Amino acid sequence: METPKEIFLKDYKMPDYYFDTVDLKFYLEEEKTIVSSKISVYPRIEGSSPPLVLDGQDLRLVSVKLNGKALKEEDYHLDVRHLTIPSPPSGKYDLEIVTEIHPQKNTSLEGLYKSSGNFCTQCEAEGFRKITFYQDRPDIMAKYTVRIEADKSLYPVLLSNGNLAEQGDLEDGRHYAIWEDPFKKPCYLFALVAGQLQSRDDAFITRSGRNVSLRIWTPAEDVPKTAHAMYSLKAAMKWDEDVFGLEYDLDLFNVVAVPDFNMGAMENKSLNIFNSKLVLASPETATDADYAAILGVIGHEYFHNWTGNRVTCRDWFQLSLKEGLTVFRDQEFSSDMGSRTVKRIADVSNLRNYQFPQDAGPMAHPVRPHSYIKMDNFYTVTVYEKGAEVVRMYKTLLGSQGFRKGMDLYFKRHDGQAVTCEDFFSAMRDANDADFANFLSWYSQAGTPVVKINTSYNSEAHTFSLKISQEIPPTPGQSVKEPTFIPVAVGLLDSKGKDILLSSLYHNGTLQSVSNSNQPVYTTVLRVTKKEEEFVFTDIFERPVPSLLRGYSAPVRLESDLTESDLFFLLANDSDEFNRWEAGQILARKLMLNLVDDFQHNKPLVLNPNFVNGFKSILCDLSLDKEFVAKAITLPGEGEIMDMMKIADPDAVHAVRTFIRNQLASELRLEFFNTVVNNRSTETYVFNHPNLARRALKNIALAYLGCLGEQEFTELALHEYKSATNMTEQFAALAAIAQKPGKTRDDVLADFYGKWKHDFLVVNKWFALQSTSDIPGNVENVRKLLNHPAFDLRNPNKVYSLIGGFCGSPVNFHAKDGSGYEFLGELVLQLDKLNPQVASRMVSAFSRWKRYDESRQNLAKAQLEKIVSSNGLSENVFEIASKSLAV
Ligand code: B3K
Ligand code: ZN
Repeated sequence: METPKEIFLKDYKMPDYYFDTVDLKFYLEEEKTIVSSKISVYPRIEGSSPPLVLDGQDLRLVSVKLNGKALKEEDYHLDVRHLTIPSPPSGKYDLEIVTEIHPQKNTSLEGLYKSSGNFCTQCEAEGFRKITFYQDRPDIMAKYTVRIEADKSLYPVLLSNGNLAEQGDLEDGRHYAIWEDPFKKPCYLFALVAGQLQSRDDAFITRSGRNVSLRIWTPAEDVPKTAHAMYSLKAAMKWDEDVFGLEYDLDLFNVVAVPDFNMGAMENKSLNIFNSKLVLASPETATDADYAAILGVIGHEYFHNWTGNRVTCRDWFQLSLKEGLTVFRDQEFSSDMGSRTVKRIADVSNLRNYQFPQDAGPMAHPVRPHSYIKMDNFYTVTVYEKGAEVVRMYKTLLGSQGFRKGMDLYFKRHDGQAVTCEDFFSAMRDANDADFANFLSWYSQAGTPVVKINTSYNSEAHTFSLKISQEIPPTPGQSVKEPTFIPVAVGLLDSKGKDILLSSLYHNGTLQSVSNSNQPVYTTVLRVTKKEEEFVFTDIFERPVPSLLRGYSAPVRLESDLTESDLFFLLANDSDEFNRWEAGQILARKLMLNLVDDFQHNKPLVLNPNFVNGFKSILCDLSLDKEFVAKAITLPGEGEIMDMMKIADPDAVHAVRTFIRNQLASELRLEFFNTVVNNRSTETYVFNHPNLARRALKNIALAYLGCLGEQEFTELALHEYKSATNMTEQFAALAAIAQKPGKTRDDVLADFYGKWKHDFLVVNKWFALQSTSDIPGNVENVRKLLNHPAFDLRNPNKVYSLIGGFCGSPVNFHAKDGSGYEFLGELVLQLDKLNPQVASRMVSAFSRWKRYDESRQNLAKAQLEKIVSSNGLSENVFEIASKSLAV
């Protein structure tokens, strides 16, 4: 393989040519597809005529014409990646290109491909070049017309972006449709679908009176399962109008569900294409988590219509401009539709479990990366989730109204443009006349800042001081870091646990009022911009307990001098519910790390009774929201704890987490039992907050009891499994039983498969439950499941369930004998031949190999070396594997 080329942000150049209109014609057939494209081209600089270079991959060029005249072979140059016209005419001209492609053979699921007999596309980031030759970059925005022609009986539905302009029948049982999209768009938003589909139809009237037809397309038998997706879409449309004043801009909005899709979904203009798993739901087949994910992702893709489509990215380095912002918007949407605190807890846990490790490993990159080999490798938790935290910080600093002003200005300035992260920053700043100091470095520096806070109370001066320092650890390619702007939201609790009214504070020697209106202030946002600085609250008449980084106001690792008793106090009293949960997590993390140390030194494990009591008081506090309780009694994940250790020890962490769970289950068996019994369903399934919260609490209680493996509780779980009327409870009961190996487990797993084998989405849950299991030596079971008739390496969801799931069990993936690494190494190479994007996601599980002991390091390294040196490796896998080895 040629050494893959790295692309750098600093090398960005404006395009030499722009495209005005694009006419595409697709002639779909069983063996091949012919694509004709007619592009009107004009130079950026009038009168200039540099070579025109078009991207193209896996295409067979049939013909090229310029202003209607066929080009001879000597008039253009073709290589494996480009079509170049060295001396095009100056001024505006029409370029016509015909290519032949083979969607049936396309297993990469990028470009035009077939999924379950239907044609569909995925172009972001650089898939359009697998359809036709084009300047495949997001700053080329053009108006598209698309004509699709296909066999009518095989492909009765023909869809593309925009409005349907014309359709009709042709000879030989064929038919056609012509679609026109009035909005200029980059080619990554192009989409086409052709197949046997039916739709659930509905309508939404926008606040200015536009009647929008909404259609969700699936195979006929799945249409009944699209009700929740439709509900979610309408809720998202209404929410964007209410919160951001943003309306939908066409008369039609289509969503298509396809079973073979590399990621969750895609925001193509007016033709969103979704992984079926994020559209189809019924109470019997989908869990509350699935319902919540559908709500969030339907919202996310819809919100992209403004943040991504109307205003898009200048280049792919700016990806977080649309993704960080749109994730932030979908998080806010889900918060408003459910519990804000619980949504925040889930998002922060996600950040800690997945983004923090990435930011501390070989693939660490800033929210706006400086370089990439394969852009697909940068659709990461850093660009998405940390990017969303960066957007959230603007809101924390500006307040809701100030943030809205910034958004309004952003659209006013940039509608119809391809822009950069600075443009967003400037709109936020200018709309509010704000001082954002060194905030921009959030976009350019990788690594999670460590913030240390030391507090002291002066009982004579009645002041309370916070000394705050920050340090951003070095990351690959960035050894030195500058301090950044960290908003630290703080409240102070009095001895009764009530918030203290804040009046003023000293910062940099000057006295500032904490509020500029007459409203009482109980939480203030400290603007931390230096390596070290001090904030001193005045008029504090007793020693307070500080509630720091309320609502998790910045994506940092906080280290403070709060004592164990301060943390128990916050857990019991903080008015900031997020910080109540956080206090419990800090206590749990400390406890787990201490026990890990005991375990490693062969000391007996003993659980601190204060922890059990704190835990019990939350479990039994009927005044608390049940979903919050479910979160609060969930221990930090094994990954989170390993991430805090010098040398990650999966066996010790697993043993400790299992010990604590067993201990809690055993000491609180009565409380857990009552929780299960008192939270059983009394009515048919409804996806609303009280009901899903009740189910969440019941299910976690059942999981605790299940880990005891006692007959009484196995029977309880079996009873719940058999009597469940919805998947949320049925699956939780199955999972509770499946914790312990044995005949009951085998029987119930077999029963579940027998019940659901006709439903591929449910079967994926069944695969994932088995693959993520911590049962010793599980790699053998997973190998067997690879040969199960329901498994297929070409379907990404199945791969994520079985192979991705396996990597989610640290004890088995990091098994001392290297069996887990060997398994993944083998599979990555097999997958890479079929689907490099999916293979690349899987190989990422190796990336933190240096965090483990020497023997594991050697075993993992050997697999990475084997992968990197294998023939015909994709750029996707090469980038992740070689960067992992380079540390
Ligand atoms: N924009 C798409 C992601 C495309 C991934 C390409 N490898 C989904 C989303 O974030 O909405
Ligand atoms: Zn997105």
